[in-house]
Amino acid sequence: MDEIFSLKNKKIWIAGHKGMVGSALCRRLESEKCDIIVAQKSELDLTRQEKTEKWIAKNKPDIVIMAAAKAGGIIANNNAQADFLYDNLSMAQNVIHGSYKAGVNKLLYLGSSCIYPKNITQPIKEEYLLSGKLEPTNEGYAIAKIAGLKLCEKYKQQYGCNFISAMPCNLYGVNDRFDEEKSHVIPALIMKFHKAVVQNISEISIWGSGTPLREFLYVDDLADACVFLLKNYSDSSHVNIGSGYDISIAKLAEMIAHIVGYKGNIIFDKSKPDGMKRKLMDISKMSSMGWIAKTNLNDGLKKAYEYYLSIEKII
Ligand code: GFB
Repeated sequence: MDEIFSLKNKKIWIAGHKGMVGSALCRRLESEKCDIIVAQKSELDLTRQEKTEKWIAKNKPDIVIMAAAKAGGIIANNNAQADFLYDNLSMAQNVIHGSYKAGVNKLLYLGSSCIYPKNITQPIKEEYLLSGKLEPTNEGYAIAKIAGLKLCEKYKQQYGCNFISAMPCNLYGVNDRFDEEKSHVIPALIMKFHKAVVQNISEISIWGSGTPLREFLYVDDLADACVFLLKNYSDSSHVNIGSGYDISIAKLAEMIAHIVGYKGNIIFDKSKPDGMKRKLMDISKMSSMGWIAKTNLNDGLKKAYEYYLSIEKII
């Protein structure tokens, strides 16, 4: 496939470069002949409109990748819906509108598979967006992500901006957030099982029924997909990015326990929410363009555990 957009010698701003996704993008873009620019959090608060617009106007990126987000697992989302909605909505509108004003050539906005309705046919096609009610535990986050995606679509329709958006499934990997309460399921379970091994604990409780199904993607694969889209995609409709496979939380817990060496019991705390029963995305749009994920779940989980071991002492 011939590339339609070149990254060569372009100035690319990765908004959110310190996060799991942003840092994977920095690693991936090292092999492209482009110039990466970043803004430190202390220097720029993306929820502030004027400051964000000024920063973009002054630094004049050719390309913007919107990887900044307030993200977290099911309980963090559910307990702070106002913060998840406000922070993500304001960051999206400030970065997207600021990029429009500064004449940015191309922008890639990143959302999440939680934008889709709770009870929806699987695998989920891009066009199922807004066809039903959202999962209540992450409604605030999902509304913000839908607004960002729609902003890209509308700026393209009204002003011809080359703004595209991609919706990844559940992500994990290097630079993930490890916190038993606030993080997503993979880092939380790595932490819980590892501590159980070290402290000789024989029973670990995990949240929910264990029956929900989730699709996971290693973050470096997402970064590769983002570069692929920047080079090859310019349509206004968003694109799903996933691995194409899902797994139950119970099975995932068994895989992580095996990798970490935990041999005790796993029990399910049904007082904690399950969230969506299933959210497997239809990835045929991406695969028909020629992109597929490279890292299988077992290998990705091993890398995530290695990363955890490398930072365990400092968290
Ligand atoms: O990773 P997670 O928080 O993401 O949870 P969601 C996935 C599933 O794992 C849920 C279960 O059914 C949880 O109940 N689970 C079991 C656990 N044990 C744990 C644990 O110790 N920690 C966590 N976090 N989960 C988030 C959304 O939903 O996914 C966000 O709230 C976002 O909006 C993100 O879209 C990708 O897939 O349930």
